[in-house]
Amino acid sequence: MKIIDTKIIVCCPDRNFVTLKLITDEGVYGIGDATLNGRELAVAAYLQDHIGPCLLGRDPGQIEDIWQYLYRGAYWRRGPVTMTAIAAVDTALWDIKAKLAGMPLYQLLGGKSRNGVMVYGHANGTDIAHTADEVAKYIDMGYRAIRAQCGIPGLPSTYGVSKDKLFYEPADAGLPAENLWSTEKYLHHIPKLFDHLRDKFGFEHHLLHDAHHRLTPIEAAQLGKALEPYKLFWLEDAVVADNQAGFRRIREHTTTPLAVGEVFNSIWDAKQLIEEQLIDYIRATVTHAGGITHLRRIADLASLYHVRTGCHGATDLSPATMGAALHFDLWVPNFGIQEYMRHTPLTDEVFPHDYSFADGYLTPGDKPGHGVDIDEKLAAKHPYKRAYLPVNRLLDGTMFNW
Ligand code: GCO
Ligand code: MG
Repeated sequence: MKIIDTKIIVCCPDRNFVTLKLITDEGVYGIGDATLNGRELAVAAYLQDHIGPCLLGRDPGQIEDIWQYLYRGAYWRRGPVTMTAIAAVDTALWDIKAKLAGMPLYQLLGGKSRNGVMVYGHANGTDIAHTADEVAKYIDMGYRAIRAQCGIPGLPSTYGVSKDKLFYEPADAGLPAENLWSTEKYLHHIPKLFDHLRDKFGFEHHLLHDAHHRLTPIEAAQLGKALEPYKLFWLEDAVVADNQAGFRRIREHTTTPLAVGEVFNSIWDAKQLIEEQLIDYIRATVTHAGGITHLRRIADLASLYHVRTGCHGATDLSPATMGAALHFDLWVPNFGIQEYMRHTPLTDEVFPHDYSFADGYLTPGDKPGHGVDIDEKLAAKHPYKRAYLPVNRLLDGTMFNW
């Protein structure tokens, strides 16, 4: 069996997605997500111009060899563009292998370790009362775990607070929007949010929070400590993790569980964090961390150090990533939680899939492969539109982390 065609499909069914379709001479094909939010076309070109020609004629069964060929063979290792492109190829190859085996992907990985995948949704509000209303809606929908974000008094806009509630989309058309940030105001306000939520809803549901890389280690330590009474499931991306040792400082001061890694693209980004047990959850997911093949390696390392998985699952991860991640989640022994931001009905239509939500759990279907396809005709009606994530500045104009 041979790979005879590599199609790169760029579309915008309410947001941009890059999808790879690998086609074999026997007609079986595989689908992989290659979306890198705000930098989509760089991955599309990497696949089209540099990877595609090297795949033609190869045996799609050699998943490991192809992964090593693309990673080691390029000489230039790691990086989000490269690893997202490799991930798309890897996901499509696992899809093909599972289709050929006539099995849902989780069976090839080692079978089910659980009945369903606990997911968390996003409750965002302009103020505390509004966020509480949104939390109530997620509880009504059956969620067991909810991430809560809230507008900060004195700041015109805040990360995680959306215009559209159920379909929160941070990327905007045009050039990057500019937001303003004050760490002092944020640190003062967030404990009040969780105090209110626990007071109103009790402790039955898991609550999570994302600081989106905006604190220093000592500030994160202060926040983690202040949030201890509210028993968060996790505090996410408290600090930029370029310097992994920075997390030691947070750990010295707080027992609030820590999650990080949605921007990581390889095991090397997380090695020290995992080996020193500086985190509790690793957020890497299929598409930005080198596919099923590499994510499995990260999870296996994490399992030695009591670190559990918490795959990124925002709207910029296409249903093809969500589908593949759910098979991975159903198998992975050290599973923690899966993020689930719902896609719009149009996105769901462009990517027909068989996963389903009930009682706070997502479950992949039993179709052979990862269960997600692309409707190319419908995709063609929604061409790429330039869109960026916002940027963030301090009140005095200094460029800051988004
Ligand atoms: C999350 C994230 C997202 C990202 C987005 C960037 O925890 O879901 O922080 O909101 O910002 O996926 O592409
Ligand atoms: Mg995040």
